Amino acid sequence: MNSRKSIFVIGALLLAVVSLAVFGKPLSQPNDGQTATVEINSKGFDPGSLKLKAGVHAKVTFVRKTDEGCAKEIVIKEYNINRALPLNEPVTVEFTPRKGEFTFACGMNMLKGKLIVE
Ligand SMILES: [Cu+2]
Repeated sequence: MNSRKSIFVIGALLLAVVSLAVFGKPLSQPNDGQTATVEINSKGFDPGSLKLKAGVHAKVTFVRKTDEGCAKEIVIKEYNINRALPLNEPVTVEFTPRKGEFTFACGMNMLKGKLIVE
C-alpha cells in the first residue's frame, strides 16, 4: 500500500533469502562423517578393503566373530591405532583419513585389509 510498507516487505524477503543462502546449506547438510563395519571371521577381514572419503571424520567398527585365527587386535599404523578386539564385542576406531592407501592388520601384521581413501 504505502511505500514504507513495501520497502519493509522487500527488506524482509531479502533478509530471508540471504539467511537461507548463508545458513541453509550447513544446517541441512550436517557433517556427521562416515561409518563402516568390518567383521573378522574365519576367512579374515570381511570386507577385506574399505573405501573412505578423504578429510571426512570416519568411525570404523571392527567385530571379531571367531576365536580361530589371530586377529585379536586391530592395528592401523599410519593413524596410530592399536586396539584389542574382544570376541563378539564391537570396537569402533575414529580417525580422519588422508588420501591414499593404508593397511589395517592384526597385531602380528599377518592378516591384512586395505583402506582406500579418495
Ligand atoms: Cu596375527
